[in-house]
Amino acid sequence: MREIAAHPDKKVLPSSLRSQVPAEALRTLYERMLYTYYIEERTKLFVKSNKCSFHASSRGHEKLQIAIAMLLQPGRDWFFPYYREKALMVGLGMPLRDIFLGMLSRDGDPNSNGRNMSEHFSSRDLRVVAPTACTGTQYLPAVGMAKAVVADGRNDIVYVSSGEGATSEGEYFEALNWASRESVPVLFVVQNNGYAISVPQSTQTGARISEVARGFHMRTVEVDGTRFTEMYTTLKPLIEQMRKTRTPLLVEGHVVRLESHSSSDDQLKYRSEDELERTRERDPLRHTELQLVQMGLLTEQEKDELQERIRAEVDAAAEEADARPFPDAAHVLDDIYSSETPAIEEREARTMGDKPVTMVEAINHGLREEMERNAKIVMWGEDIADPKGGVFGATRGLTEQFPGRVGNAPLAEASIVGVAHGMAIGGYKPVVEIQFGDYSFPGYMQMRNEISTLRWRSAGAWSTPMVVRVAVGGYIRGGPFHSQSIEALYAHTPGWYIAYPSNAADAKGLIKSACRLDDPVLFLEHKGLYRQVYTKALEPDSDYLVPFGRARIERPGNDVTVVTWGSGVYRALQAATRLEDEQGASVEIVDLRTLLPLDIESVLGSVRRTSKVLVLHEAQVFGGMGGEIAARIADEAFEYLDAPVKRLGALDSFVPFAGNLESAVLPSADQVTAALQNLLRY
Ligand SMILES: Cc1ncc(C[n+]2csc(CCOP(=O)(O)OP(=O)(O)O)c2C)c(N)n1
Repeated sequence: MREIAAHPDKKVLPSSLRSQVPAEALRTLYERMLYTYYIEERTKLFVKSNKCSFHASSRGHEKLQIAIAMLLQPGRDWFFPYYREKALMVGLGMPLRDIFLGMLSRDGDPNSNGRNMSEHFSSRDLRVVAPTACTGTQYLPAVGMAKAVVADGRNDIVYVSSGEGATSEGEYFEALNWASRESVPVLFVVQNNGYAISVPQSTQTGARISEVARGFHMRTVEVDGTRFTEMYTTLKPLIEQMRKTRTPLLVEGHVVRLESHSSSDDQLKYRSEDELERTRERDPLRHTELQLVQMGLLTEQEKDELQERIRAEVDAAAEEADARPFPDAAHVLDDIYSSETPAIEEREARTMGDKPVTMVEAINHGLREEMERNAKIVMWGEDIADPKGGVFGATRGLTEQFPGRVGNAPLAEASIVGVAHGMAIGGYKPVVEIQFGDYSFPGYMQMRNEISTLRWRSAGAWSTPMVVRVAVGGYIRGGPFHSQSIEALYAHTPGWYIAYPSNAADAKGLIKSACRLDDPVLFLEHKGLYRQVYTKALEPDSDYLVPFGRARIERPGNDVTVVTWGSGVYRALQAATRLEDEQGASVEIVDLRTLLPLDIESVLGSVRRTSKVLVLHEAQVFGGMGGEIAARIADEAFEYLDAPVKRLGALDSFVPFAGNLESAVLPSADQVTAALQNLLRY
């Protein structure tokens, strides 16, 4: 592999290389760099006049970005850029007006319609996937997109980039690992300008970026991103080869940051005038200008005319965008969820066979049926492949029945969900497993910031329909790290649906619906219920679907309501039976089945009839879903209440390992009985 060192002081190209780049390419490069320059200059004026609140100049990076755009195929290849890539957008042919609509957050901005920050470009036509502002989260979805490309038998390339600072993020390493393990065509482009805001690269790492990637068995190359000819001639064959072999490549481009990190930063506070002067000597635009003139490809007069024409074009686009109003706030909630959610109607379940199935069997069968129905469903997770078929056996037999579609993932939860996210963007339907809810947190960044926001932040241009199945809950003596209830943490994130079945029939109907929804679904499976006799049911047939947002009355009653889900249903049933036997009380139990959407109408309907309500869940009371539901009841059914809305859940503790301690922390049927008795006294 050829390695090119930076040439900070070299101003003239070696003549041997000059002939390798067509003059036309040099002119194209120069024009695009000029567009970028005038866009950046115009943006600075918008910042000064308070019309743009986030500007991250691409000056110094522009040659690398434009060169790569010239070597890739706009409209065919896929782009997962970061926030400093205006020049890439210019290179790909994004209309100037669209760039300014995004920078000014104006109505009709096709990037996000004012929702995402400026500098975060998105275009379905150009296959530019809307980025977030999080450093490094774009890498895993890019790997997922490359998986989709390979699965479709295409030879598109997936470009993903960041600065060198972002390569300290764990997800970056995970992405290198997955890309190399499966050998998928991801072009990793690290734009090394030496600084992450004010932090120099030497503070980030003791290793070279390309060496680290080589440790993952990646092919790597370093280029001077401020010099075109070497870069172009080095990268061209590598990218052509990549398209044929469909293997990953990492390019570390040494660039300069000519401006402050962003409009909120002042680099004079941490870079000396000397250093800045040396940086300016490497200005890629000045170098190309000089080169074109020296090579006789541009006269001084042509240069002046070209600059004038491009400046006028940029100004006109800026003014056109600036004349637009701000986006209509009436649409701010559009695109959080799909407007094309399939209408799923619940009907009486026709059952198959006469032997009840467990909840885990029902999930397994539901998955199997959906995989038969939809060839785009793919699965991965830790240990989910046969012969083990998951630590709880939920996916047993699926690898064998659907070869190539179900497999083990690396032991890395951010990878599991982040790669699924990318493959979903690429048109597949990943249904992935997180082994324990307690270990979902490495994936939290993806689930909270990436997956949930994609449709919304791209104004509906991109979507990510996927399912994350997670085993949760306690009462199994699994201790603090195998027992957690995580629903409240995730319910606080718009963009997700959350299902939480309590029995085999619902589990089958809900997992099948989850596989058909157009949005991301978090599917919570209580491991303590997987094989309980009392959660068994005659298996509904393959047409049975449970709609999301429709609670089920587990037990009708008149005197008091329990609103619950998951394991709470069974503690409530025990208490209800006892209270009926002992004091003839009639307890209604509402099993929510999905927490997002929340079927508040069924809850309010029950409370209006019984006038007393206990919200019961396994998670701690403080900050739990119960607080939300209780508040809604107080708000919307206050005049029907004859008693305060009560909550019962775990103590505000972790779930301890010893059986007696676990029992002391998690809610018990005795506690539910006592809470209901208390309510019945009002
Ligand atoms: C996860 C995360 N942590 C912190 C930040 C704040 N932040 C934004 S940019 C940045 C520096 C990134 O530097 P680098 O990756 O080298 O890219 P550059 O801006 O230099 O092009 C930081 C710390 C963020 N956006 N996301």
